[in-house]
Amino acid sequence: MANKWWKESVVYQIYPRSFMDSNGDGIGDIPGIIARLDYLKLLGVDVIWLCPVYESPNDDNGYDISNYQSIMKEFGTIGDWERLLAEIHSRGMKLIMDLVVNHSSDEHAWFAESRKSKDNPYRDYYIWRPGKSGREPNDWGSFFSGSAWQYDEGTDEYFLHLFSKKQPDLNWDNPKLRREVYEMMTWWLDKGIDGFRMDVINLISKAPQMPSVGDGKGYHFGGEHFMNGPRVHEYLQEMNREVLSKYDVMTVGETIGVTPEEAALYVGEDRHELNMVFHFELMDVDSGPRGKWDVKPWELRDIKRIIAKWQTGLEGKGWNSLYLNNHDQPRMLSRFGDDTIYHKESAKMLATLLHTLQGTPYIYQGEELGMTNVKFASIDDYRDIETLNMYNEYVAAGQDVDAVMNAIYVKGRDNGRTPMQWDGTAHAGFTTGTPWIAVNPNYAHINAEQAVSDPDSIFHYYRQLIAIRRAHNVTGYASFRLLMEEDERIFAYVRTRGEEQLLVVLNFFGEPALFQLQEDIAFGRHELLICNYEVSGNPDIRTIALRPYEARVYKLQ
Ligand code: ISL
Ligand code: CA
Repeated sequence: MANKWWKESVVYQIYPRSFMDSNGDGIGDIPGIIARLDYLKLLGVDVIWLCPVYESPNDDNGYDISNYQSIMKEFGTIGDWERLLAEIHSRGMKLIMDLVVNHSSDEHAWFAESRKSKDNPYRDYYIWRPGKSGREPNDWGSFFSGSAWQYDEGTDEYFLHLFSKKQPDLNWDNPKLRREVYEMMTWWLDKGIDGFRMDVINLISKAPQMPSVGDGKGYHFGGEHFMNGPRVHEYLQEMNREVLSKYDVMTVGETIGVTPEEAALYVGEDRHELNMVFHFELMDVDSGPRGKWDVKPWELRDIKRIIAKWQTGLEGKGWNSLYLNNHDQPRMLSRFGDDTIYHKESAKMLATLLHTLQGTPYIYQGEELGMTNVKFASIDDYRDIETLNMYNEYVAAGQDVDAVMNAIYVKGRDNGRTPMQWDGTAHAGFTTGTPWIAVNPNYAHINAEQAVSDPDSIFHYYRQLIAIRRAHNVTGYASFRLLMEEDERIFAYVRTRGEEQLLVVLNFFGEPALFQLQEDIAFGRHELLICNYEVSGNPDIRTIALRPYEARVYKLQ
């Protein structure tokens, strides 16, 4: 596959509200980010993905945008943002912005117009339908509980909102709306940004009939009628032709429910759509049949199967994105590792996985410190709209409050949104005021100041992994072969590119495990590139007695 800068990059995701507060109002902001850029440079990342910083009433923390071409007051000014871009570039890093165009805020000027009358020029910027027998136009449920439709008295019609009722879906079938989006994207690209992360971009085309999906009772997931909808590829190819193809930028689309076959249609190098997508298969590995809140334990064999499927499924066709958590997910260490006894070992093991696969790794803020999930005592301490709506719905339906709180402890999005832990002072050094959401109490020992000063920290291990990726281009481009497929405790694979081979061996659990290399992997010499424990001498690697959560990467020649 052709070499590209974004294939050789490591991306760092910033959730600005929780990253660094510069003025004591308890909300992270752009000057705060600027103040911490040297920390990111030290970590060694190449690209920063900034979650939305646009004007927003913050019903969904900035994913509800009321003006795409201005900065949220709490975060700073356009001048601050321009300084951020310049400071990122002057350190040799790049900046990609979040593009949220499946929906806007209901406080966007387009929506204010759209709801005024059925013949308003902006009416068709959104998706309006008359009710059916005094009810919603169909039975689709919103991702954030309840119906996906909201009745609007002014014109006696309903508008579609797949997310909150303050996030009306934009109507991509309207060419005028598409033109506005392309002009807005061009405006940001002309300011010099290096690409976009595109929010739920595979939901923009809805099946025109919008049929109901359920049994007449309640609301149901209507995904089959809006995931990878009928015109989505036409729209993305148009966007690429009109906008993206004119710049040397990277794009990554968030795509709910895609398979590797569908992903290839978005990222195939001959398709001229996107560079990468975020799939959800791994994030669904611990969900039961009733969805995300129906928590079930994951199995390593499922994790291996999913990763192997994506590694080989896109090989030679398109490029993978690699992530184990983000602002919508629990902390990876609490979810897939051990956030107590083997905190450091398991965080390093998971990092080894993330950085030795084919694709571009994405680090979510605090991951490099081993930040963990949080357990707030009361629902009043939670802030996320998805969590709060679910709680209200489930409790109203008579579910046990403790069971609902437990699901929030395991899966809630606020796990990933507690403030970045900078040091051991009050509120982890995130703010001098009162943070908008409480800090995880473990900041006293898990924080950046400690990590940077400790050569054996998770932070420095990430630096080493990034350096290995640069030195051995093989980690990005090489092909993937799974070993010990059926083993329930060990994840092992070989990456091959020409003469170069890397062997990666990971013990996914807190007990010792025995690794055995299969006979047909041939090599003369082996060299240890990285390990999360001391390894003395240069022992034989045909069999390895792995310690709890041990991770090793060997170069084979
Ligand atoms: O995982 C999810 C399904 O329960 C959700 O947390 C999430 O809404 C979904 O992954 C889509 O995410 C994106 O779009 C949302 C926004 O709330 C998320 O923060 C964003 O990443 C609506 O814009
Ligand atoms: Ca602030």
